Amino acid sequence: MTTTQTRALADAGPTFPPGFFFGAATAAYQIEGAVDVDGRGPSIWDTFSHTPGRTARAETGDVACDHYRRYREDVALMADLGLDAYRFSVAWTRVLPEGAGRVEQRGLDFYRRLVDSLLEAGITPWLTLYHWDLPQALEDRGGWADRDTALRFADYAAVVHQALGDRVPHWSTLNEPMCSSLLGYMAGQHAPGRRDPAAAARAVHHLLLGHGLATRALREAGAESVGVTLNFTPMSPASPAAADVDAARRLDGQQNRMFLLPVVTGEYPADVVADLDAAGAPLPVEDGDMDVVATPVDWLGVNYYFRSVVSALPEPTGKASPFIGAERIDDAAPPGPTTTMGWAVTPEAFTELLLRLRDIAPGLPMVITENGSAWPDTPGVDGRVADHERVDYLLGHLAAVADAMARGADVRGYFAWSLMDNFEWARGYAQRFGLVHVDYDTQRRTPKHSAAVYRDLARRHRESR
Ligand code: IFM
Repeated sequence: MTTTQTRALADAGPTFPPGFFFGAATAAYQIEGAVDVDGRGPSIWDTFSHTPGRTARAETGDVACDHYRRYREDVALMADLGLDAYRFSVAWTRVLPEGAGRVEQRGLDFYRRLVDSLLEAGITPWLTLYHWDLPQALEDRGGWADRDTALRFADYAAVVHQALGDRVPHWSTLNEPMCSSLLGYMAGQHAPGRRDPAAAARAVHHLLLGHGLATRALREAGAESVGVTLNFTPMSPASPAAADVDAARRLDGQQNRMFLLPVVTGEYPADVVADLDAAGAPLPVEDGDMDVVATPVDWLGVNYYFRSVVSALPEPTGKASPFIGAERIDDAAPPGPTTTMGWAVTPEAFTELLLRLRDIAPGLPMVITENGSAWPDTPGVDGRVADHERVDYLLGHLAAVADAMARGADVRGYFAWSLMDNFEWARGYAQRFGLVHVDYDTQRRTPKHSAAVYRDLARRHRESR
């Protein structure tokens, strides 16, 4: 989509049905800071980011956006943006500093204050229980590679629901278990920084088991809207050659189908199971597990950023792949513009993805829980951030969602990633995804041009109801 077309879309008015909502998303470790306040325990991301060589410029989430102290200001910003909904995550270690056992009331009180501020501002809270920050105490006992972590996750879900279930309507168990397992335990690019294919496969299954157990715990406690957020990267073969087609199949299997199919059908894809067994990294499924994993959910959270082009290589790449047994596979961006993350801008693949999900999980409503892009975003002399690339990305991807909906995809709402610039994990603070610019020296927040465009789009949509 060209810039002119996207502007025309913005001016053309709402293209979404009544009830469709617009929100923005964040995650605890990326924005909260205040890591040693009110009894919070250490998480794997504290350990990882403080380990030399793990993050860009040795950056950490120690301060981040200081949201723990500035949450009221941030909720006011959301209200100014006219957001219908806000997706945030709870830091497990604020609630259970050792991961299990002793509950830290001050941590729960913070989230209660945040949720109450949102409700007062008319913004619907969408709570994610796990966005990558496993208590270090649990990692020390094996982390997600250990089955017990799944049980502890369900206990944690029950504690949070008991404190906030009366005021939070929408609950998500996990954010992007692909990253928690494969980036964290296989590629070593994320916390806990392990490079162990067998541990990674164990982590995959225990995360999904934890999702199912937590879903059951939430339901027993009375939750009526429970979902899980998965990230999807469509994989296209670089050529019709059989080896490239097979490489794309393998990566699609491990990135997309290995997480989706167990949740919606109760089975791991047979080809993925065979690939993992051949790599000496079996999924540790026990009797009855798959029924738990497939505990029905009310919605599927879809995170989409870009698509990849996959080729089979004659030699191992030498780079740490997140995918098990993928040393001879190259996974690249298609030609064309890329964001500062090096990710392609491919809205058309978003439509295709949503149609594919519609076909794989008919009848399961979808929510776009993340979509967004990072750009240089330098403020001008007037202090404004004219982020036209983000506006184009945003409108192009919203058009892709609308297109999929017109073709039968049941999408209920859209969360922009992210509300504000934040700690982009191993890539640190240089990657700016926010609708709102953050000056990390002063913690000053400045809505970018994209924030105004998004606000106008949401407003026109509301007025049309
Ligand atoms: O910042 C992350 C987020 O935490 C999870 N999904 C992808 C985003 C951009 O990389």
